[in-house]
Amino acid sequence: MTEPTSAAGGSTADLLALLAQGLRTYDLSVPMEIGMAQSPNHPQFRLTMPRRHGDAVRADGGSAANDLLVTGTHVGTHVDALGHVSHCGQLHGDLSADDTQRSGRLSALGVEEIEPMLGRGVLLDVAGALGVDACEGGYEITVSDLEATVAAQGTEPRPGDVVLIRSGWGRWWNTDADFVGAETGVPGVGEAGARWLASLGPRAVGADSIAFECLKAGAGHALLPAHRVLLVEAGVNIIETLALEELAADGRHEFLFVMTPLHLVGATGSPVRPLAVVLS
Ligand code: UVW
Repeated sequence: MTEPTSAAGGSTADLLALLAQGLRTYDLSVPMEIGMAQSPNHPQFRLTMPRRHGDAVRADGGSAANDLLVTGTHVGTHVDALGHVSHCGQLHGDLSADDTQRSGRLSALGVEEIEPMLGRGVLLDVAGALGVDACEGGYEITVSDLEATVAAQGTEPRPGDVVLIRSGWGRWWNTDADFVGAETGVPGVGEAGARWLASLGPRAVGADSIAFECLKAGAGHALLPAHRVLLVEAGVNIIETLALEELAADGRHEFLFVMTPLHLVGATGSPVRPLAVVLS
């Protein structure tokens, strides 16, 4: 049998040959479990086993356990759909938020509109370029930080890329430190950094903190200017609570980025398990 060939002339065999060369895959998601850090804005994550092994045993001795999952869609590593945030009643593309949410779910700009992402990913290791383990809580990542990081790494983001920002804050995930930063604040880009990112024409942007924002100490999620610029104005999806430490430690600033949200019709976001793939 001849190998099926794509319109571009490639074949499955070419893809499999790459696999045979050896690929290294980085899991960019955090593990989801009860009690994990999550934004106070969203319904709590809950997972339980209503049916355990032995609750119902089949004639041949077989038994199956199953789960009940109750969760907000913006918990753990997750992607924001464009319809997640509105400004003065308007969503991206000047859609009315009221009209769009009338049916109890989004009738446009929901997470099901996000195509699977498979393309160039760029890690901007801002903490690395600044020479710190992690930016301080409340630190605003400036445009000059972003430009200096690009220059230091030599990885210029291109239109259509997924651009991931490492503040180093991800190192506090699952530690005694306050990942949510209620007292300390959280580092991230502000409005200026978000505008700079939007001007690159990215497919999506992401970061290793709870909200793709600079949250000032004690201010919580009072203002979300980066969300307005990226989701509402520029139509760029945001990925949050990414696990970027391993990727940064290995100096992987450019990779194949693979991610797809759950196919949740009309949802404002979805948990995701993004991957960064490189030749090993
Ligand atoms: C908000 O709180 C706006 O949600 P997220 O953290 O998913 O952006």
